[in-house]
Order: sequence, then C-alpha cells, then structure tokens
Amino acid sequence: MLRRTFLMLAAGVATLGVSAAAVSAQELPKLKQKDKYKVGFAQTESNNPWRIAQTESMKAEAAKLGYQLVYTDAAGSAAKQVADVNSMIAQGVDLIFLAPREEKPLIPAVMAAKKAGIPVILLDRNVDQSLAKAGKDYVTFIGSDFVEEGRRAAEALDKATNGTAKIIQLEGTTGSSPANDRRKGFEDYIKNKPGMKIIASQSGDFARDKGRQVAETLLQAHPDATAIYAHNDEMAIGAISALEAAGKKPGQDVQIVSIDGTRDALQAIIDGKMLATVECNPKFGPKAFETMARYAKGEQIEPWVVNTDRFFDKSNAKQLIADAY
Ligand code: GYE
Repeated sequence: MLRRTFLMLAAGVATLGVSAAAVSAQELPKLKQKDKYKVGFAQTESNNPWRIAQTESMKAEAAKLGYQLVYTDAAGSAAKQVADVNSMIAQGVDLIFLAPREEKPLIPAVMAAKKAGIPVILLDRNVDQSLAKAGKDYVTFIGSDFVEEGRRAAEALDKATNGTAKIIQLEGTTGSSPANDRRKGFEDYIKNKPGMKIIASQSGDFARDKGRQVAETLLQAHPDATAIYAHNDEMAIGAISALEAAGKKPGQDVQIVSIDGTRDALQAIIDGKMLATVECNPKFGPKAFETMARYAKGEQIEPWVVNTDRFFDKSNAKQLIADAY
C-alpha cells in the first residue's frame, strides 16, 4: 500500500476509534533479516514415524543454522495446539512454523500470531481457505498435493485390479486437509470407473492402532471387500494386522494402497502384503528454513510451496528402503 494511502486510511479509522496499529495488523507481518532467530515449531502429535521424521528434520536444520527452536507437541489435540501457538507468541518468537492438525480449529492460532506481528508458515497441512489466506494471514503453505496423492493411489489400484474393486477407505484425521484432499483425489478418480466402489469409509485418525480397529470392524461388516485404501501408511499397516487376524491374505485376498512411504510400508510391499504407497516426504527442514530466509529478504513468496512426491511399489521398494524413515 502506498504510504500516503495508508496514512489517509489510518487517519480515517482513527476518527472511528480504531488505532493505526489495528490497520497495519491487517497486513502480513514482516520478518527482519538477522543472523540468528528464535523460531517456533508447533507439531500436531508424535505417534507415527512420519511425524518423528518431520520433527527430526526441523530440529536438525535449526541446529545447523544455530537458531533456537521452540518446539511443542499438541499430542493430538487441536485445542492444545492453539494454546501452544499462544505460548510461542508470549515467548516472542520471530516466526512460527505450524502444522495445523485440522483445517478450521487452528484458524484462531494463525490470526493471533498475525495480530501479534509474528509471521506464520504452514507446514505439511493447510487451513480452511475460506477463513485464512496465504500472503494475507500467513506467509505460505509448504506441502504436497494431497488431491494428486489420492488420485495416484486410485490409479495404482485401478491398474492392479483391472478396474474392479470393492474398497474400504480408512480416512485420516477428520477435518484435516490431507484427509479431505486425499479422499477427494481418490473419489474423483473412481467416479469414472464403474467397477470401483467404496463400500465403507471411516476415520482411523492417521494412527496405526485406530486403523487396525476400524479395519477390523469394517471387514466384519463387509467381508466381500477386495481392497483397502488408507490415507496413510500407519493405518495401512494396522489394516494388514486386521486382515491377518481375520484369516485373510493381505496383497492377495485384499489389495492395499496408501500414502507416505514409511519403512514399514516399503517392507510390506517387499513382502507382497501391500500394492503401493504414494510418497509424502516428511523432511521439511531445509525447505522450511530456506523459505523463511527468502521471506526475510523481502522476496514475494508463492502461496503454495509444493513438495513433489515419488511413488513406491514392487519395482523400486527394495532399492529405496535403505533411505526410508
Ligand atoms: O500423511 C500422516 C501424518 O499431514 C501430510 O499426517 C501429513 C500426514 C501424513 O500424520 O502420516
């Protein structure tokens, strides 16, 4: 905004009883260029290898740069994550990396940081786009194309089954952007495939044991299922246990596709128990801090810094498992 326009605007609202500071709070907070920063990282939970790999990557990069990292773990609670962000604001961090557990409940945290003049970079999950926007309320979203991940999982299943599958879908955390988008990508693809049907769909909260329990119940109700699509590898591994407990052969009686690319999933592919997994790379550290540096320099940051994903199946799982997390 032109300085003159800003001053005019500020004067205008001052007469309405709103301070000039409130006007400038409408703008995205800036980040000063400094040698060392104190940076927050608000993690959602630590109950799976993906989260642990992500946290390690963030901690390693902060240590490499000599930055102080204020790390919090919301232990699976959006309410705690909001409180965690508020505590980072109180501690005066320079910037907050936030992995919003769910799309809507974390909006107040994004807005509180903005109001306090602290820039936020969203990591790995997004917020509701009708309530907050990149370049206005937060700097950018760094992460994968979840719709595309879901589409690729559906395509892999289509190819392996010749377009015939009765599918149980294990959804991720309800209200989270990867669960919403991975469902959309998959369901949009199978709309044009008359032989592919989702016969049951329920959340397993992205967790292995919850995935196992939900798969167990759904398999009892739908013994005719021929495929399982899990929104992440942890739930897919849980589903393998459920299938085996029910006396079925995963990979033969029931085909399994999922997303992430964990070591356990690659091993399941090698063992013939899983068909494929679409990669979702958790190693955000270098890209997160590089984006932060670009922002401090005054660069215009694109609203979405896209991570590109590989694909793992029996053609490459053996070669790539050594690097898996
Ligand atoms: O797939 C899952 C994790 O937000 C992209 O969250 C991430 C997902 C990831 O718990 O394993």
